[in-house]
Amino acid sequence: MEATARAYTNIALIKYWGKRDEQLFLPMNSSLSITLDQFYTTTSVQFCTCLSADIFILNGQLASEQETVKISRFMSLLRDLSGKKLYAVIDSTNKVPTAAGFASSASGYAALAAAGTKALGMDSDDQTLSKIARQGSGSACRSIYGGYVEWQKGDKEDGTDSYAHQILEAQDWNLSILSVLLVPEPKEVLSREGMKRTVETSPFYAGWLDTVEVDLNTAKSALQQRDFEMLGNVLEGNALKMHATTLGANPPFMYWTSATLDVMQQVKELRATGIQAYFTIDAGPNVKVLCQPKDEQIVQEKLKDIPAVQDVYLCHPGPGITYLPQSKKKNCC
Ligand code: FM0
Repeated sequence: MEATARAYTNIALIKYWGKRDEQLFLPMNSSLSITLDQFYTTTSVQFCTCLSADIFILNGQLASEQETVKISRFMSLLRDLSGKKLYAVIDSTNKVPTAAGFASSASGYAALAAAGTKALGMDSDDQTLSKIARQGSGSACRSIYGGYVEWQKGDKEDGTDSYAHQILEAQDWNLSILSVLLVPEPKEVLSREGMKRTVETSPFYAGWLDTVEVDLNTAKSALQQRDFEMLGNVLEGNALKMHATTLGANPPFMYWTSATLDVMQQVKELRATGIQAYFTIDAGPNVKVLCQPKDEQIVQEKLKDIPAVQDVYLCHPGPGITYLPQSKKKNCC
């Protein structure tokens, strides 16, 4: 009863921002992302009758109690769905610079959903996996698929119509995504807490909901037409609108630092010289810059020139879930 799966992180072009149901992880709006080829989580799950609780090993070390409780809550969902009351050793390794504020929850829960269901012999299709992964972290439902992915919010209260699907395969349109690592600073407001506070208190959240569907449709048309300028304008505008909602929250907050603004400024300067580059920012200070492969070298160089930038990772659209052979490593009897 063992399986190993790998899932890659994704970056949202049209953001998931706000839940309508916190227990089931149902979003207020649909979203769109690119699964990246560079950052991933590999997770082995081994169920065993000898265990009386789940054990979570993260990056080779026994995880904290807080982390284990979160994972165990998700494992209980798998136990309920399979009808098998068994505990597991979960051994998870991130190839994601987590310490630098890059999210690993999307790749983490997507890999866990895939490995966990397979280990239980559940034989789930991608749509089912997407719905399961969603209940670990919303954005994880998109990392089941490679390439360009839409998470349709769904309307039903039980969440059965809230899952992701692929819009374009990775090889259909090769874009470059530069992941800019800023000098690390501790994260003040986590995405889960931030989106909750915004939905509950920000008067600007209504403005977000009024326009996000139009943005999504524009982005999808741009994907179909492979129109990079159209895509860039809408993704940058959508990210700015998401961040604008946080300024109206009570208490207000913002994810940007002065380094974030330095990167945004550099992107605007690049555009002024005729290079098409656009930025997006998630619930933290780090910036992702999108450009076309022909410009990726110059954009990477210009971003590296910024003093507050520690590193710039070059990514491209990547694959969905992959299953790996069993590791020889034995974590229990
Ligand atoms: O990825 O509370 O999935 O669409 O990254 O675990 O469901 O970590 F910029 C924010 C991701 C939110 C946009 O939230 O939240 C996006 C964000 P959870 P997630």
